[in-house]
Amino acid sequence: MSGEYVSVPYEFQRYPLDVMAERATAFYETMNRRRSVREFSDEPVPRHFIDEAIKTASTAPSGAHRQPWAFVVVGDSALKARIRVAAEKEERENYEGGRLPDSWRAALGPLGTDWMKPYLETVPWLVVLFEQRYTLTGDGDPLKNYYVKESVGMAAGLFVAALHNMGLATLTHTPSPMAFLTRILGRPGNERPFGLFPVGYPAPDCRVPDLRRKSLDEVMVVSG
Ligand code: IYR
Repeated sequence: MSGEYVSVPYEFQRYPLDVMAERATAFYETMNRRRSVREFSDEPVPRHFIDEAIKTASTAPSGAHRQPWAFVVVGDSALKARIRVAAEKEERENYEGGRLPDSWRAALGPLGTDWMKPYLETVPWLVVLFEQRYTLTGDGDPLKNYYVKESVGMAAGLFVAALHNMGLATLTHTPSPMAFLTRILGRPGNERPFGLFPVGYPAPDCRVPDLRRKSLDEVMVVSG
């Protein structure tokens, strides 16, 4: 392989099989305890933990290594309140104004979600993930990015995993449409909102739906 990057030895951490087995199961068991949370505590969370989760998210693979994402961190109460009001306005239109197609409403029925999103104000932090269709170089033409959705989706997954692994809860919230986030947060034209993640501790009396995950047999196909 040749390219403009200098190549360096890969400091890969290899484990004996028994250690691999322990780590594989331990990570699965940790991640299988993760739940999306809609009832949060207002207990403060030091910014450090948000920083660490974003650093982890930003290790995700990305098309042409462009890392086409920006994680906008909101801790200010007035800004959180503005985001809640704008999100609820859109969601109210979805749920009560007839904007959600019947099939979508039916799919959400078992979750019991509605347009009210009080947690957007309760949580210590909101993290808004933006995808960058182009990278602004500052000089000259914007640089087109590749596989943006795939890259940002992987970063979002690592973000969720990092938060759960450190003992914080989140929710992948996608108020629709999300353009208000670009406006309220004053983001540049090369960015589009990808998702909104309230981050904090679950409320002490937090309840979650008794979901079952698909079994391995249902999601894995061994072909050949
Ligand atoms: N964005 C809405 C609706 C919603 C859509 C899906 I797909 C969900 O899994 C959950 C909710 C809301 O947040 O209520």
